[in-house]
Amino acid sequence: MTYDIFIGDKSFSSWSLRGWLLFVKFDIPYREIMVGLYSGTMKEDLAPLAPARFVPTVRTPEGWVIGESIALAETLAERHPDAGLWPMDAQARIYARWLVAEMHAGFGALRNACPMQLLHQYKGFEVSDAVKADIDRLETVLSHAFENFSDDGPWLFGNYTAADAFYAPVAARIAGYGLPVSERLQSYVTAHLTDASFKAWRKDGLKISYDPVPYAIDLPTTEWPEPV
Ligand SMILES: N[C@@H](CCC(=O)N[C@@H](CS)C(=O)NCC(=O)O)C(=O)O
Repeated sequence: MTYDIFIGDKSFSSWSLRGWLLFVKFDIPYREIMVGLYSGTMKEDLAPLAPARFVPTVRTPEGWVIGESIALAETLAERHPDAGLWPMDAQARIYARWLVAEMHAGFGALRNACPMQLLHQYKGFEVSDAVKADIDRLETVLSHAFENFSDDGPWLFGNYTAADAFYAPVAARIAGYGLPVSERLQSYVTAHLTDASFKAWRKDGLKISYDPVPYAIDLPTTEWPEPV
């Protein structure tokens, strides 16, 4: 028996990506089950896991259900204390949890205007004041981690942690819409885009084609910044 992770899609489902990274990046065995996020069967697919209603949803080997990403991160950290989901250092751990909570509850303008899509990069995306404010906040909170906890490594807290998993879709949004960010944040984006697990997820997603393409916007596109 292992964990079952129910995910929705690999090109557009940002929360599915977060949940999946919490297993893959920390070597926690799992079985992946796709639900019909875009084919219309999601409600019935998730019915046996009620009251879960979103992806990712996880069923533990005991059959217990986890229907929220922060609960998933905390549960995996508690059950796999040596996996390194949270930083070892107590102060860093506080900030990692803060970042995860702020991601979970915030950045609404960025999330609404720039839905995660891993197909291509839009050209000429116009950044509204609200999105700019979210990007500024992102620069502020992430640079605090880079300056205080990252040990000059690519990740927020030295080693990859759950906080990086929660910010992977943000990196994808910056890439997918060509958003203007600082050099330091851009190198964090590149770290995600070149990460082997992220690349494997994206490659898998590209096997599916959509008609219509979810969240498509009427702008020219160019290739995704990193090769498959
Ligand atoms: N708060 C949830 C959010 C999950 C979420 O919104 N997932 C989206 C897919 S990325 C979903 O299931 N959407 C289906 C719907 O809104 O009906 C979490 O942290 O896991």
